[in-house]
Amino acid sequence: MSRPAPDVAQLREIAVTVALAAGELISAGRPNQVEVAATKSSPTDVVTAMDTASEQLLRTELARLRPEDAFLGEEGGYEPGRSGLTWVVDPIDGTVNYLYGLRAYAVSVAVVLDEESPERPDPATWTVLAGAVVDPSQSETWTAARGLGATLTDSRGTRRLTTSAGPRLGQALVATGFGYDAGRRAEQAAVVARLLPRVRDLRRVGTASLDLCSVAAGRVDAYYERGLNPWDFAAGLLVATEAGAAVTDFDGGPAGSHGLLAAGSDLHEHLRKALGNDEA
Ligand code: LIP
Repeated sequence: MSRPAPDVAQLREIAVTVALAAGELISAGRPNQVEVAATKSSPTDVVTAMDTASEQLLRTELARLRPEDAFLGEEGGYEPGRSGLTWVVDPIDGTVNYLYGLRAYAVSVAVVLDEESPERPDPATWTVLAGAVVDPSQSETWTAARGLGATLTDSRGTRRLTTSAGPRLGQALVATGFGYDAGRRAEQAAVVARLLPRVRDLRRVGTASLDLCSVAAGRVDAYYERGLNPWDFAAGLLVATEAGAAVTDFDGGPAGSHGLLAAGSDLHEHLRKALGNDEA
């Protein structure tokens, strides 16, 4: 028996509600001196007590509001469900910024459907249905629902987001990011050395979800990064695509940990070629 179509507007409201609650927790609850509670993939890949507390709040609230759904969180991993839907959350995206007291960090909450690998939602086969990215230090809330567009809510109200096709490569302001592994950073530095002379400038904000939302709002013309985890980009990817940006890997396929490039349609093609070494 086929499942009823998910109500993406209702899922978006749930994403916003729980992300705002976690945003309030991590901003109001940020200690003056944030301690490193543990490290993960490398000595610079850190977890704080607030990452864990934020994820626990999200897990509890989503289990209460959507008891049939599965959950995939950066800190606590996967919890199965029965509905076929999975919430993919990053309790604090930009943890290093949060640790240092820099203002670019966010809570990212998305819900995905992956009929091909329901047990382990895969960006290559998943459909992001709805999402929210909450930036507590800027009091900004970014939302999107599949087919219903993307919005930004701040102190001035709520506005719909639409991206342009983008400037030519030489005029493009491009955001990017670097991994926690030194070897990967060396590779990424080589790409930056090749790309920097060919664009307006680069920006390194440190928070993939906010970088993707910045593409949606035209605060940067493009964003690319290799090595992201699904929870870093799930919600931001839908905000960018619902605003009209193209978001793929460096070969034009589904975006994923192997590569993510977001930009207006024209710029996307030029940047993809540059990143894809097509002209090397
Ligand atoms: C971060 C990403 C960022 C990337 C960092 C890290 P985290 O996620 O948002 O784009 O450059 O290496 O992966 O670890 O703060 O959730």
